[in-house]
Amino acid sequence: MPGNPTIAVIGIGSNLGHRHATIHAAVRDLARVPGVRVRRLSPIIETDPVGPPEQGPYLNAVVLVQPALEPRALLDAMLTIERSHGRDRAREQRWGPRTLDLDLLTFGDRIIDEPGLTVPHPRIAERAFVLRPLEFVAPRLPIFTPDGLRTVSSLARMLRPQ
Ligand code: A4P
Ligand code: MG
Repeated sequence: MPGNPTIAVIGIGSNLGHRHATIHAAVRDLARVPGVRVRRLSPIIETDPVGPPEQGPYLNAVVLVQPALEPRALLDAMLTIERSHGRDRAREQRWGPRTLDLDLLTFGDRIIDEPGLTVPHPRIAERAFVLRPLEFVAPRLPIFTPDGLRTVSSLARMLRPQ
């Protein structure tokens, strides 16, 4: 009997251009990657920007995918999709505005700490723009934190009210 399939969670953010259209197009692009099955898209929510103040609000969502490829190959596909939506890292500041940001938040229970790839994404636990959409689709997902494993919904409860 095969066990449960591996599920990976990808965070999506956009605060430049046609934000809704960009997010839906990114999900379609992900679904076209060989070895990626899109299982579920969270609601798309508007969030206050974290980072430099002079930037507009983001739309954020998360998408659950069933990967049949390695995490590094999935990340490479995500970076290609970002570039195809006009993302130009050379001209950006850290945490500054962007047409499309795709973050590999989790990949099953894999723990990866390599140059250019850290999974789970190190800042999940403190970010409302990740936890709020994630709570809709995976409230019981365990997340590694410095205090041990916590479910998404327990981390979301600890966020300051918005
Ligand atoms: N990288 C390593 N691990 C990963 C991973 N798990 N997923 C590397 C994705 N990328 C990973 O990413 C820099 C490099 O990180 C990539 O080339 C990849 O090799 P980046 O997307 O260019 O950098 P960044 O996004 O500016 O920085 P960072 O630290 O990833 O920032 P975040 O955490 O993604 O934050 N406010 C709101 N409301 N909503 C947002 O979505 N996003 C950000 C970016 C800031 N403020 C925001 C939002
Ligand atoms: Mg990022």
